Amino acid sequence: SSAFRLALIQLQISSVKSDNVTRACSFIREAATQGAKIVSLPECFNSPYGTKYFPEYAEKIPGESTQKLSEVAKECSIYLIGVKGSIPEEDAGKLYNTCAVFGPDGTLLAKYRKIHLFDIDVPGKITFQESETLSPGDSFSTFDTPYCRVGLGICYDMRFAELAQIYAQRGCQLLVYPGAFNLTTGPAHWELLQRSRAVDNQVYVATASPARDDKASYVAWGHSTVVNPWGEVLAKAGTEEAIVYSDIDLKKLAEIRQQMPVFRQKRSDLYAVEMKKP
Ligand SMILES: *[C@@H]1O[C@H](CO)[C@@H](O)[C@H](O)[C@H]1NC(C)=O
Ligand SMILES: CC(=O)N[C@H]1CO[C@H](CO)[C@@H](O)[C@@H]1O
Repeated sequence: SSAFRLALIQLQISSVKSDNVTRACSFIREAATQGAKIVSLPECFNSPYGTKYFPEYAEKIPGESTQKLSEVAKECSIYLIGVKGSIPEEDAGKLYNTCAVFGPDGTLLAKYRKIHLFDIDVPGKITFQESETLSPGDSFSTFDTPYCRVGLGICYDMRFAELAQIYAQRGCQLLVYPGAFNLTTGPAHWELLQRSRAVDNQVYVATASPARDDKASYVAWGHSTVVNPWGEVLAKAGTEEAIVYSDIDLKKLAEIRQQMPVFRQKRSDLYAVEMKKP
């Protein structure tokens, strides 16, 4: 089948980890009740966003939070392919910003570790160095559903056009980026980047942000969004806690690729984006 419903859960993140895993699961059940087949949680759904929080909130995968996600993926007996979100992951003494995907039978289908860490230093204004506590991943990650192939990125990864292009070359039709832009980068680039990646690669692009919490140490922009391969915004949340639904029809993608055959017209004799590692 070429059509399915996608749901993005724009969760309020609290510092009480177990509470919010439970809350995430109840939103996932609600989304499944509404017919969603692929559901995404926001970046760092089980911890506040900030390098000082990552060590305290990190878990192994499989671990406590992902166990719950695996169970809820299975429990929601509709064909729930990807229940995912991103969490700080601990492995062999290193921490990663990681997104895990569970299939409808509860198995771990894919794991993606953020490859571009967000390190900025604007003197006198803002310093935010994910690399103080996190290590970067070094591989791509896709997973297959009966509807389409999905490519994974996290937040800042969306700024790197090459990653999206590699995924498109590998046959992805939907790219999902759990993310948390701030109140400067959000209004400037959040939607622009999604629409750019969508149009460049003729794919669907979805982002899942935490809801806005003005009292948090890192204030997220919110506005979880779904964009189609023509660059149109199909659905978009406001700043509050919400589930964003979008009915995706892959026939639309095929039509656009046929009308505007940029893939076939690339000049691979002049340029190429290639993978250096599998
Ligand atoms: C958001 O992050 C950018 C750097 O990416 C920074 O320049 C800006 O000051 C930050 N804005 C807020 C409101 O923290
Ligand atoms: C910020 C926020 O909404 N946090 C919630 C996390 O989960 C607990 C338990 O459900 C809520 O009480 C908090 O409000």
